[in-house]
Amino acid sequence: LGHGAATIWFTGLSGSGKSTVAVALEGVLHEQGVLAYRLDGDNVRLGINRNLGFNAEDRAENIRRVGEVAKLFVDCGAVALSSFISPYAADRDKVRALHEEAGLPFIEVFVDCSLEAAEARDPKGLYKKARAGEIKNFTGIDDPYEAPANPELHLHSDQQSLEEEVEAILALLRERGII
Ligand code: GGZ
Repeated sequence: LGHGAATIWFTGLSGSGKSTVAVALEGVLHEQGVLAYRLDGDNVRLGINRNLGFNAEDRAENIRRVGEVAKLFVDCGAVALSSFISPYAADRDKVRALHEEAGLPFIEVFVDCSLEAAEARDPKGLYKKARAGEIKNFTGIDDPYEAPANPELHLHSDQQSLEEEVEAILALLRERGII
């Protein structure tokens, strides 16, 4: 492969735009001949993690497994794009340590979006259900989201365009010599 490998770890509220940015970034990377693969709830929570729910213990295990899988992709020379809320700082930090101990690049991207904006989007109507008490432990409503203290990149998806967000990540990847 003519490029470097890394895990790009998107974290943010439901509806913050993590997957949207990951999909757009993946498209640009593929155009440039970079082997990139997305890990998200749609291919992980329905498969390898289908036995996990949303209590704190299950979220921790979800993130631990995704971290291990991302590391395997990076070991193989790919760019792993992970899009999970990953609300707990300790769980994200463990994934970071897992990569850093192996000398593999880990890039945490905080997809920051106000709860108001995420809730206004509510693409799947889940915030509405959480407000009505039909879904318990919903991140941002009755379960915490711990914002990253020192992310490699801090995006503001309620203020930036998708193009700006993608360009910011690409610039960082170039700076780090990954692409
Ligand atoms: C948060 C939930 C919940 C609860 C179901 N809290 O907008 P979505 O639908 O597609 O993104 C959310 C997704 C979160 O799964 P993750 O694997 O990313 O979460 S974590 O990292 O915390 O393990 C939402 C849906 O699943 N969803 N119930 N209670 N989001």
